[in-house]
Amino acid sequence: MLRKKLSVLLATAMVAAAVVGCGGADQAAAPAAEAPAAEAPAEDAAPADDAAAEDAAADDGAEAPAASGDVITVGYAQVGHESDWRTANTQNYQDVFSAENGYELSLIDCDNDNAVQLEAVRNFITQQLDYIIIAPIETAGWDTVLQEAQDAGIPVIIADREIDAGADMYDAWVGTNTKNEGITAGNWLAEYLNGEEANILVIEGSVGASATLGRSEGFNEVAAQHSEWKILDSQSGDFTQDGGQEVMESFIKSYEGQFNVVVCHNDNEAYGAMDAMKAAGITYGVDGDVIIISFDATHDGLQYTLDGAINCNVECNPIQAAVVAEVIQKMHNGEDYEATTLVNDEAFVAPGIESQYATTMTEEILAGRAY
Ligand code: GYE
Repeated sequence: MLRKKLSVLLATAMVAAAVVGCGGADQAAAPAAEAPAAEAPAEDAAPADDAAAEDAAADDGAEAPAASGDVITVGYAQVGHESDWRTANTQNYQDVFSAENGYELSLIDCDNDNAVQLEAVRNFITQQLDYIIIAPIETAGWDTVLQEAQDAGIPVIIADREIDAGADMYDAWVGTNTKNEGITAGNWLAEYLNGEEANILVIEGSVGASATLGRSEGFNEVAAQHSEWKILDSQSGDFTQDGGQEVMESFIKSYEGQFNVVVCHNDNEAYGAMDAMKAAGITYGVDGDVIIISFDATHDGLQYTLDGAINCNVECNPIQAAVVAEVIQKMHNGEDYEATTLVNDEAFVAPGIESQYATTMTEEILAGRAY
């Protein structure tokens, strides 16, 4: 089977994908408009070989369920339910991979536990499901189970986050470029501060997650270019509101009066951090003493941005299931499919802020944000 290795950029509220590149696995297109300094994303995310996919496609008569009446069985090993982003992502998979659309979806909430996630994938293999989707909790530790899936001839799609395993260990990747998100956050801060000092606290996402590593790497790359910036501390809030609040409380104990920027790796952490600052009488947002940067740009996060409580919110789009379904349909039909699909992100800033890196929030933007 021939297979194109396409890179796809998707609009924010995407359903239809716009093909912007075609060629080798390393040709993933960087969302350059959003993050000028960024490198090409997910370079190693595209698989080099698709033997498992070929086997699966060859085995089932290469017909879409709509045409054949077959039900496609799909397992999704989901990270957990740590954030609003994750809830939206789960809902999106349930909507797209529905019985009505010809699928039987086994979605396992792995509760942010690596061992549970490995077991979920192994169960999918034992059940001989047609396709396996993994949103990997951590980047490490995937080789053995991916080999088992390959030996069983079950195609694997890595979604949302990235893994360390070689691209030949899985069949396709769909997700966002979190390093670019970190670069966008850094570029925006530099533009906003315009040479003023920054004493920065970072509430990171879950340890070992590619979303955490990417956002830190991107932001740190920009920070390294600013001698007037100092990162005072960086701790994991595990992508949860409680985690964000706890970390912020301990930051306040150690650094009260010393910081003017808080970077939160997702919206839920930002909610917790804001609660902790409010309780300590620290003001934040456009009219406050502390600048807040967040990631995800979910509905509530954008509400806070519109209200001026969050200064800048860098989007990460959780609506990815339609793209994954398209890849699966193509595999199923024995057609060429995209090895790497990049879901596009933008960034938003509070009213009163103008930025070359971000869109100024409005009621209309918020009204269009369903998750
Ligand atoms: O930012 C966070 C979630 O992997 C990109 O995981 C995702 C991250 C998202 O829990 O809210």
